[in-house]
Order: sequence, then structure tokens, then C-alpha cells
Amino acid sequence: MKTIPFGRFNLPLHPAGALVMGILNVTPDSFSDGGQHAALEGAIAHAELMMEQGVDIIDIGGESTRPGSPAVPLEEEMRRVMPVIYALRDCGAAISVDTYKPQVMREAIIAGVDMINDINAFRADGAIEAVRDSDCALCIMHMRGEPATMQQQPVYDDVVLEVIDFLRERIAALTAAGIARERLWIDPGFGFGKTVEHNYALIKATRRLIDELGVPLLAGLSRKSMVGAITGKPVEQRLAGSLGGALAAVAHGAKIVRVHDVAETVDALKVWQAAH
Ligand code: 9MG
Repeated sequence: MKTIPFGRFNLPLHPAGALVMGILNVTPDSFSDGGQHAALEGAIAHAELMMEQGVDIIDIGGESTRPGSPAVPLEEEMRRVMPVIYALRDCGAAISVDTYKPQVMREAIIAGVDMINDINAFRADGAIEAVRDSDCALCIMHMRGEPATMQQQPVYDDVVLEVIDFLRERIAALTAAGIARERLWIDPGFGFGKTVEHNYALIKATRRLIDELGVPLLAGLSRKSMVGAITGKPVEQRLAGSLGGALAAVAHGAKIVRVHDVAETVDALKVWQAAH
């Protein structure tokens, strides 16, 4: 089977399939209101469950990126994510850290992570320098604005073209710094400064993004409002809609799907792959 280089790993990938990235949020409300230690134990238990369920990559994040979320200070983000990264780095799954802060990127790389997932596309001062000399994979996501304000009436003339232009410029900035193209992933950033119509225009344009930019694509739409808008379901009832969205993204060529519901996504992809 074909493999994809991914930090310390070469991850096997079925030609019609995709890797499953499980979301591990380490925010105070995620696992415990009982302090730092209980939060760490809860995060590790959830990661172990995802491992049993067949996750390929665990994406560890210490700051909520939901629309309207405030930023978290650097020291607090470090306190949340670094113990979890150290606890999980040898768990057998690839480890990604969801951060836009260069200092967190540097520490995470020293700890051995396999991907830096940056919703800010390595635009912060020092971000490119922080990742340049490592060999971890890099996810470049499109976002219009910032989480606190991004859903306040986003407007585009042509959302697909503007996302492609943005991602092309970021790929150029990273490769001009000497970063190998093989390390890069692109992500249209569903829900990050986009209306429901923008999100569906982008998912339909997945193949075009991949072909025009020549970089594999990660899709994250699990439980998002673009799923709720079509199903009419609240966030806790969006499993089936999220599976539909994940399979649609994979059908269009996405090679990683970022999800909350690992067991169900792994099963859906197994059947999908067997049918190809
Ligand atoms: C952190 N985060 C939340 N949503 C995301 C998405 O759609 N893609 C990526 N890469 N990260 C996300």
C-alpha cells in the first residue's frame, strides 16, 4: 500500500481512502473541572480510546477556535498542551499540535510532534522559522479574520479563487524559506470566516484546490455549523451529517479528515475503501 511521509511516520494510505485525525481539545471545559492533573488524565484516556478505535493522527489543541472564542495566553496554552504531547508522543499514533504560536510550535517540535496544524497558516512573526528546520508535516489553513470575529458577515467575490490565491501565497512563503513541498498540507478552513454557501462551494472545489496547488488536502467539518445548516440538527446530533461530509470530502480527494467521532469515521472509511 502507498504510504505518506508524516513526521516520524510513513502512514499507509488506501488509494481511495483517507487518514483519520482525531480531535483532542485540552481546554478547561473539555475533560474536567477538577484541575490540571484531572484534565491531563482525561485527555490521555480519550486519546487511548481513539487509539483503540483506529485513529491515525491525534490533533492536540489548547485553545478553542470556535467562532467567538477568545485567545489563550502563551503560558496557559503551554501548560495545557505540553504535558499531553509528552504523555502521548510514543503512543503509536502520529501527533499533531493545533497552534498558531511560534513558541508552542518550537516546544512541540522538540517534544517530537509529527504535524503542526496552524489555523493561521504560519503568518505569525517567527512561525516559519520555528518549523523550518524540523521534518514535521505542516497544515496551512485558510481563515478570514480571527476566531473572535470571523463569522461577522464574511464577504468574498469568489471564495474558491480567493482561498486558492491565499494558499498559493502561503505555500510560496514556506517553500521560499527552504521548506520541502512534501511536508505541506492545505486546508480550506471550513467555518473560518465563511458562510454555509462558501463552505459548500469549497468542499465541491476540493479536487480543484488539490490539482491547482499540488499539495494534499485536510478537511475538517466534523459537527460544524455547515453540517447543522443542512440537517437542522444541534451540535450533539451531527454524527451522521458529519460522516456524510467526511465521505464527500474523501470522494473529492481529501487525504486527512479531522473528526470528533473516530470509531464511526474509521468504519465508514473501511466500507468506503472496500467498495473501491
Ligand atoms: C483547529 N481546527 C478547527 N477546525 C479545523 C479545521 O477545519 N482544520 C484544521 N486544520 N484545524 C482546525
